[in-house]
Amino acid sequence: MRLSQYFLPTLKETPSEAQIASHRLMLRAGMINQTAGGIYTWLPLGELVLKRIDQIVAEEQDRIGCHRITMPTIQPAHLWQESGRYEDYGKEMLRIKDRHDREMLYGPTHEEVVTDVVRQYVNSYRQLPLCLYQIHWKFRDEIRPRFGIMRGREFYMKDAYSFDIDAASARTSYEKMYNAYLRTFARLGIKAVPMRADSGAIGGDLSHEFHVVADTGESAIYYDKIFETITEDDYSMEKLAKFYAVSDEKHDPATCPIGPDQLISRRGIEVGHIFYFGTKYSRSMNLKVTGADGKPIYPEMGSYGIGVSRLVGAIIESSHDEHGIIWPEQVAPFRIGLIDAKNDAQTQTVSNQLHEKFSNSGVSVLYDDRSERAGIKFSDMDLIGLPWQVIVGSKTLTNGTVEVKNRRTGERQDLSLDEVIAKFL
Ligand code: P5A
Repeated sequence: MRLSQYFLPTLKETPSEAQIASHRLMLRAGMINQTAGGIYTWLPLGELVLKRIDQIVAEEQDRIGCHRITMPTIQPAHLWQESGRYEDYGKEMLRIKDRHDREMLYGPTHEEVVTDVVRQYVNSYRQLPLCLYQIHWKFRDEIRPRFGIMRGREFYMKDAYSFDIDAASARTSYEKMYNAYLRTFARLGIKAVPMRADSGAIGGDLSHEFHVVADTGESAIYYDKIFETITEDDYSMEKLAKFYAVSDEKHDPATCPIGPDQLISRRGIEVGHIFYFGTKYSRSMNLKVTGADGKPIYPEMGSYGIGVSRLVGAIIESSHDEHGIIWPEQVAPFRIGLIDAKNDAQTQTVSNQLHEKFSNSGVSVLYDDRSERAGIKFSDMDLIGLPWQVIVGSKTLTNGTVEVKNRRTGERQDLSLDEVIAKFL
């Protein structure tokens, strides 16, 4: 992609309304634009990152046998009247009326819709277990939207729903999802600590939140020191769930089972939340299947959320420096930032060649071909945080090499054209 033809409206000034690094950097890097309070337009660079995260999250859901669907953002109120949540949900629910004066709402979550779908098709224990998920926009009229997309009113969520024949099988589904979350976050290049949680408005009796540790996190989190030493090989619910880790109100120093020198207290960003709530919705909405013995059963359900748009912010909070964002390779909008630092005929020819070679070989590259000063190109490239920079400049003219810079470590390497192509192909 040629930057001269791209839509990358970077900002030089730090926007005054942005209080945390991720919000500032997303605005400055031209990733998002605020349309209204807590409501954003995702610009091309932001959109690329959102879709990369979407894909990784989806792959890990598919891997555990969940099936992707897309439910409507607008829902009829009667489904929520059936489940009994229509009144309870309060002002966070955006309520609207259609032209026939029918009560509708913009979905803050989809337990009711998915239960309504499943009850129309599933009527035998043989069709279970079943797990359906979507990655889609939600609306919650948050009283205090803040930190950009971190706490938005409209936001992008992965929400999965499991249906099982009994409690034991439902727990297995829950555990599979818990482990899929650990894998997902590891693939995204972040460490998220699973914590025991209350199930709040969703209801139920087993729940975990997944928090990325960050000073700017909205929740206070408390966890056993042991989490800092656990390696990815040991990542499973079986290993982790027995250690102390809770957020906010769940922590009580008086009853905390571990000593103060073993306890770590930090701030966390909640990037995922999973719930096992049994038959709450299947019962209220009359989803019944026939069991092996011919008797009717209300399936046991769970729901599992990941804040996909929030993750963009959380990844930036845990991976940036004073110059800008540092994308983990897996979610980077482009892998390479190619910079023509001289804008003369020869560097242009070499840059064009590299751009073509990378593009034709499926290596994603953003080529800064603008007629700007080198300094501006370098600082813009650092700001948008692509993992690698390939700089075509005076060294290219004198000894035919290009400079390759690793954005994370700052390490620089001089490579011949053949070497740089081999490195990234
Ligand atoms: C689980 C899936 C639920 O809604 N129903 C379907 C359950 N859980 S939750 O905890 O309320 O939300 C899941 C995740 O969504 C993110 N999130 C938000 N992200 C940005 N802005 C918001 N206002 C917002 N609210 C929730 C969080 O990551 C949360 O863990």
